[in-house]
Amino acid sequence: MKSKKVLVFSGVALLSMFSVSACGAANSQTASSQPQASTAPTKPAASSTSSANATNGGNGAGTSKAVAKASFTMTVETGKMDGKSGWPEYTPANLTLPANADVTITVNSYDDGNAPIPSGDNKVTGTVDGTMTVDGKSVTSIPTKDVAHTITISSIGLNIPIAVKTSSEKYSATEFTFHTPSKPTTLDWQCMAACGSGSSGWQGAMATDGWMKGTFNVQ
Ligand SMILES: [Cu+2]
Repeated sequence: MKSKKVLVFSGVALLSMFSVSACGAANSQTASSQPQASTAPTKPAASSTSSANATNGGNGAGTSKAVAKASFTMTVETGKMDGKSGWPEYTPANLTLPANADVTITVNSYDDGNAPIPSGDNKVTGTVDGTMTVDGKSVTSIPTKDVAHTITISSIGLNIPIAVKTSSEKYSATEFTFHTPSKPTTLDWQCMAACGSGSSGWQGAMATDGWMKGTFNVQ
């Protein structure tokens, strides 16, 4: 008889343990879905006023200071790689970017050949801090003879020279960050290094959307 009672009690104990742990799990899931509330849980319990203050303060700080960020990767393929000889290609050439955001674009270029550029287009302009990185190193320009391509958006003064890849690397990696316009717009970009066909080098890929020119759709 005694052993039966013990069994019943332990059954109740187990049930209550389950219900407690289920509650705990639900609570912890709610908390983890709100990553910014990590400091809040101690305050809401004190009073509804302090809880409201904490929430307002947090949101206010977030909207006034935080800048939206986004990052993208583009690849420059040679004509050999994309199957169209003499037609190097940015892929993707068209991107949809968030408005009023610091957008970081990494360009991995497999091209080891340089191309003539207009004077001054070896300089970095229009980025957030006036620099870009090449293979991790911060620079404000690259030697003119090392320019294989550019990403140039004249309407916002952005110019990013893309360096030829060296013989020892698989591709050159260029990373730059620029602030997108605050309102939706279409930014047309063009490579300014005459890497296309024809006597000027400005035909073929240089003159065709989706190859050495494209659009950044800012939304
Ligand atoms: Cu080009």
